[in-house]
Amino acid sequence: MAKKVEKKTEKTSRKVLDNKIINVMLLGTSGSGKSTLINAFLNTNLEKAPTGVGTAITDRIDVYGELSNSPFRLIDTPGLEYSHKRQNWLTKEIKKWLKDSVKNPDPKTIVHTIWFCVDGSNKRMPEDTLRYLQTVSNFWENVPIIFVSTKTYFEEDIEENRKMIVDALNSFGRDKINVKAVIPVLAEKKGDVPAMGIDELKAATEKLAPEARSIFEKNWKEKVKTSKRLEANTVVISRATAAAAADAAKTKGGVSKVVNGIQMEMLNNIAKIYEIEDSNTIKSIATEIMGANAIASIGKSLASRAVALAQGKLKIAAKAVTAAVSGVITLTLGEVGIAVFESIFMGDLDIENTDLDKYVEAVIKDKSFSEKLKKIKGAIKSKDGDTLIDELIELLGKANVTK
Ligand SMILES: Nc1nc2c(ncn2[C@@H]2O[C@H](COP(=O)(O)OP(=O)(O)OP(=O)(O)O)[C@@H](O)[C@H]2O)c(=O)[nH]1
Ligand SMILES: [Mg+2]
Repeated sequence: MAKKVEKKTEKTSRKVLDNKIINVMLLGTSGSGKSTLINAFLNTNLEKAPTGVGTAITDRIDVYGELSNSPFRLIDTPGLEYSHKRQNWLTKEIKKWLKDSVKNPDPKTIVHTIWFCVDGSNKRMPEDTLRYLQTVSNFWENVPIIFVSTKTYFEEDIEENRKMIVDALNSFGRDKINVKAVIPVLAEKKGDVPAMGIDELKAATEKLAPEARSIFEKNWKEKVKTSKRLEANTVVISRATAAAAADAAKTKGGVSKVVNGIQMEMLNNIAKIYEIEDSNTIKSIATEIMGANAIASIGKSLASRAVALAQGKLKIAAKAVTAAVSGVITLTLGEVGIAVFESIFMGDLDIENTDLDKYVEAVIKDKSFSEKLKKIKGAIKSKDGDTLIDELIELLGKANVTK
């Protein structure tokens, strides 16, 4: 069983995380020489980034390096320009690219590191250029950045350009972006001046690679986790609500067959969100979760409270209590399902070697989990029957059901 689970997980985030190629996104002002640098760096006729003078040349985000089998993928972007409209458009485009690379994981589109190209012949770096870099690079927290001082035509410019960049960075605030190096480059020879700096840039990027990968991996896992949890939460809330509604007509305790079906379907859905596809694997995990002792004891304690409530002073309608119990148990199962399938997806839980019964108990004993349930149980205790279901459904809807 564990083998099948691993295989499925490998198909998605593993192929992004284990990808051996280093992906670099090139950012900078228009005309700073991003596309020229890509062509010089890859040094091949198989793929060429368009370059030129005048208005903005690169008009979309494109990946290079694939055709020439390079150990680097270079992601070319349109240059930043003075017009605010263009700046807003570009910022949006790049953020969209970064977001999409999480939503539809593709090793080609992810970003391990950034080369920020600064036109050295310009002798200045406006603050909004750095603000742009900060805005887009912060999508991947702490992404390491190499500043490339381009168009270094003269030896004597090297120090001057470096100082210009370092001064601008210091006045902007070094803590806002993770700058690792400033490297002067002349990507293409100019007259008699030979190209320089490409080897240094390559060595610096290679040296940075392990750190860039580990920062990326941490960020990636967090982002994927958050997006999957949101999706899974929606499923749990809707199924818990459906379960409450399904058992609202019942007058006897115990979870109905219909609700059992809803719960099974819910766990199936959650497993699929965490990219576990094999139906036998899912079924066996779901059955184990549903049969776990900790779940059974929650069911029993809720059921006994239900009986007490139905016979007590408040005279809560038995069917309302039954509905509430079914809703809460379904919610609990959903919570546990998210915890289990997420841990499998993240590679933190090996089903083969884990006592799932104990694991479920630990999830339920978790403080944040029991607080959420307490809130919902509180509503069952204090409200009268007519408003109970409404209250429960509202609580389920509001509940931030994962920790
Ligand atoms: N000789 C020489 N020319 C360069 C170098 N880098 C850039 N250029 C020239 O500068 C101009 C702009 O270069 P591009 O590579 O198109 O600049 P870009 O940053 O991609 O520009 P956009 O796509 O508009 O953002 C072109 O005419 C290039 O030939 C270089 O290292 N050496
Ligand atoms: Mg370009």
